[in-house]
Amino acid sequence: MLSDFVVEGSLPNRFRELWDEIAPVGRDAGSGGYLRYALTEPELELRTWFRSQADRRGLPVTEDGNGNLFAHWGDPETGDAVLTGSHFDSVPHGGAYDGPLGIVSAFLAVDELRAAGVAPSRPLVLAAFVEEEGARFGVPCLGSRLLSGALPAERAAGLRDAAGVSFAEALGDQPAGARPDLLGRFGAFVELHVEQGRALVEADEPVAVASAIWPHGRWRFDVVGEGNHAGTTRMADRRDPMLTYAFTVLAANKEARLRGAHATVGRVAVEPNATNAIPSKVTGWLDARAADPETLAGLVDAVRGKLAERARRDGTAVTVTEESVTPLVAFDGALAGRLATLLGAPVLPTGAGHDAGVLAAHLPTAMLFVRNPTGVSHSPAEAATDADCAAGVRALARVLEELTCR
Ligand code: HGY
Ligand code: MN
Ligand code: MN
Repeated sequence: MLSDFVVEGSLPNRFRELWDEIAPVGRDAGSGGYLRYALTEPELELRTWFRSQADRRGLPVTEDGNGNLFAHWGDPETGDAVLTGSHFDSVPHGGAYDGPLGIVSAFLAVDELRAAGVAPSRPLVLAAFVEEEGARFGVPCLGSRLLSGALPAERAAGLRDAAGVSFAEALGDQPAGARPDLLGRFGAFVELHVEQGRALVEADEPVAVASAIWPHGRWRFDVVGEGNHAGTTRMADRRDPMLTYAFTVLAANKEARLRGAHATVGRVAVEPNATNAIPSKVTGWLDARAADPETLAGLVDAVRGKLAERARRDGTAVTVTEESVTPLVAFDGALAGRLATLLGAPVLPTGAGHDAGVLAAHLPTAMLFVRNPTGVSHSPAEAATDADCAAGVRALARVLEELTCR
């Protein structure tokens, strides 16, 4: 039953009004970045906001048992629904737009369609996926991987955060895992996302359509040496894992540059992490990405080789664990072309992973990017103007009308 929710004011003003409702949630006063880890207080507050926005619009909300939320316009039982949405969670001190922009835009796109009197002939479903960043439990796109069956529920249930809390404990139940019954009701997925680069700035366009997501993954490398006193241990007697780690960071950077790929080691854990103690163990995480699978495999193999070679020299022991890998995602070409023509928008690849990258293996899937004037993401410097966000909402509304009314 549609509510009598009435839209008033210009779209940029309505965007700003809705945006200001969530902007303070989880923002760190010091950095200006966001600490919205999955199923922690700030993200739970945003999930409550999602429900209130759905309620205001008369959209019933369901959950899939994996932590993902869905708001329904139309009877979900009828199937062939068009799904749109994104995620609320952030990386530590991440930007405001990565994720939430896709959810806020989805609600505003529904408002636009209703204000225009559009009556979709297919159900329209808005989604908030859990743990897209993997910043709390270590596996990105956890919610969409569970929904699609890409990750077994029992593996997800046992994932733990830095405080040792498991995903199942945070969820309050064992994750349901694959939901073919639910996934089968969707006929397409469109995710709107802030661009994480400057291509739209250079193209002088507010919106683009995605063509592909680079293959990428994350590998944890544990380096074990011999903890000892910083002052009394001769240099020749040391088995210092920090040396192996430091060399590997530099080697990853060089191997990526040689291949035109991307390699990042942005996270490290040191034991005992004391100024006057040689570490006993250093753990680093490699985030590697490349335009094609062969280049990615070559990069990771080269880094593994350099790591092993240096460990032999340092007398340290190394284990490498693949934590998650996402294959090349080529979005549905016909759909991308159709939407690019509809919107008169450019088509762009991206090196960033998304829930759309997971669901693309199961549904005709498309992504829309909204211009980010700084091009920076996973940082408080991430930005988007209200005018461009309004252009994104209009584009999403047109795409949803195209997909639900044709
Ligand atoms: O890491 C990524 O590419 C995405 O932002 N989760
Ligand atoms: Mn992100
Ligand atoms: Mn994102």
